[in-house]
Amino acid sequence: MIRLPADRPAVMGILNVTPDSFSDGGAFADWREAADYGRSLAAAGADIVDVGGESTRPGAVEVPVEEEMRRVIPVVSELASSGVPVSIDTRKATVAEEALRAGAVVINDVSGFRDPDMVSVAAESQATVCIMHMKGEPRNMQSAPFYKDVVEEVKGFLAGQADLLSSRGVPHENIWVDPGIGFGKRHDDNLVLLRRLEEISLIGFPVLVGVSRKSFLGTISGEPTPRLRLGESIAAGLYCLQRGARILRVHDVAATVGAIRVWQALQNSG
Ligand code: HH2
Repeated sequence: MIRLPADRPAVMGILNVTPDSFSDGGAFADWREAADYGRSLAAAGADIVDVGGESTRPGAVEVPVEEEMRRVIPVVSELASSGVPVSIDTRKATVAEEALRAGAVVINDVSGFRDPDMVSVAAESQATVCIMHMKGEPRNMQSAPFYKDVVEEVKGFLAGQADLLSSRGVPHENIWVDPGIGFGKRHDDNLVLLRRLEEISLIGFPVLVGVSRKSFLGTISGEPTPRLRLGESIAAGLYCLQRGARILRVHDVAATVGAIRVWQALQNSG
């Protein structure tokens, strides 16, 4: 488990050890290079480094468990032994379990602990859990998602899963929630979720948001290359903080940390 700083938002740095992530796939030759990059994220001010071995971009197919383990476990182990707080971004209970054994302190499950085995792994550990909302699976989530009221549906799911985890013994302070921007959402669903983010924090858990480089930002700005959406990502991230988010999951850690410092100084001045 990990304690959030009381006096400022937290930053989760993204470390994708995948050949095909939407903005930064295939960046590392081996696990040593990946771990070095993870350490550089921590040095740039990331409070947590989120290690993922399976892309969950729209249309992505599932990676076999052995392959996902091969990608992430050495990186988790190396980072944890350097004292970096590590989060494991996985939908698979076996990968989560092995990552916790290797030193991870957060389970970030984009399928929101729908798998009972994942609930058991969380319940038997001291880990912090991030429950994310996703409609469907990455393979099919963008084929005509529909909501009557997206905020109510996302809130209902997150509150229900938080209740389930609590009933299995996961302490309240170990639970975070995430609306899952871009996961089975239309463009306007993403915008409404961000505009009404405060309603999600009313469930009573810290809210984590991942907007970094996502395609809805490109739809707004016209920038087709995810890596070049830095300004867009910072603007959306600060907006989320204004609406009550406590943790930002980002690719560009140094720029985000600087932006948060300025935002906070302005908030606290006078
Ligand atoms: N977004 C992605 C992956 N994991 N986890 C949480 N909690 N919230 C998010 O919004 C989120 C997430 C997708 O981004 P990325 O890891 O950059 O890409 P890919 O899934 O293609 O590896």
